Amino acid sequence: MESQFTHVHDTPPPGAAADWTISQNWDAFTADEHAMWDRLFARQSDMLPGRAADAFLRGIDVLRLEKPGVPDYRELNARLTAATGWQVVAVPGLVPDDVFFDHLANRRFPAGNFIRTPEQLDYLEEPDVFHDVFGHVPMLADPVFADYMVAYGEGGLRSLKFDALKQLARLYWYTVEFGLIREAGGLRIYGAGIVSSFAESVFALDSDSPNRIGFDLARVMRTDYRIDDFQQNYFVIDSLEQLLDTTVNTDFAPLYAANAALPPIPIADILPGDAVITRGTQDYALAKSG
Ligand code: HBI
Ligand code: FE
Repeated sequence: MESQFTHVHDTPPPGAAADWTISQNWDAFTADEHAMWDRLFARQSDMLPGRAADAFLRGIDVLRLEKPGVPDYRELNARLTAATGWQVVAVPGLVPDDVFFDHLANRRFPAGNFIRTPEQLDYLEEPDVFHDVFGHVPMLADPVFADYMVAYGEGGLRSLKFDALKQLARLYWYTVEFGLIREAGGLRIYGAGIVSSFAESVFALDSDSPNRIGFDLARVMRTDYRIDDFQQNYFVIDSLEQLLDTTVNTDFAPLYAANAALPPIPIADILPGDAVITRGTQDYALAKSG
């Protein structure tokens, strides 16, 4: 099965259940690990007013995430389930795609039970509790986004039968991980990969380098992305309702087939039909490639 992750195993590690869940083992977090959460939380929450989407900021509030220390999933789930019926389940790291989709389709968000070390402050390969809980879980307290994630999980399970995982993974990438939303005050971040990253939270909104393009489902599902650095494109939705409605009202089977007959769209290309919000200079990416 094609995946951006090459190091995912096929069977759960010893001690994990058949669905790959494990205990969060919250009592085992050390004082240093709780302090790491607090440090990351303070750094991100300082810059989020005026940058993060309304729904994200509401989620932080509803879930009482400002409480110090690594969140205890038992406590977090009491609030999250009351809000949208979702719960967080602990997993040891990346899980296989079918397992991941099955959790989402059943309103369970798989989240790491470990936290990065000081050496991994700004970059780590597998999603830890800070990325997963700070980045993803606030949006899951929003009823519309919560339904989008269920639809995504159900679509993901179906995509495996169409051999269309790559197209659906691009949708996840450009919405759930790196999505921007247009609000009354301007563009805001709702993607977990941005909102949990200090540097990309600034880059995604302030840099002249990346393209910012109005969200188009078929287009996004053909667009290549990078996993090693800041994105060269961000796709902008007008509302969470737009995202949910487009996803549930689209028949994906013909779309997969039509897209499969077309080449992927190179990472920073702008097409004639694009609703361009910002045409990027790509200076950042060009400087990096030498
Ligand atoms: N596993 N823990 C975890 N977290 C993810 O975000 C994740 C995963 N396994 C597969 C996967 N994502 C991909 O299938 C999606 O990005 C499409
Ligand atoms: Fe993520």
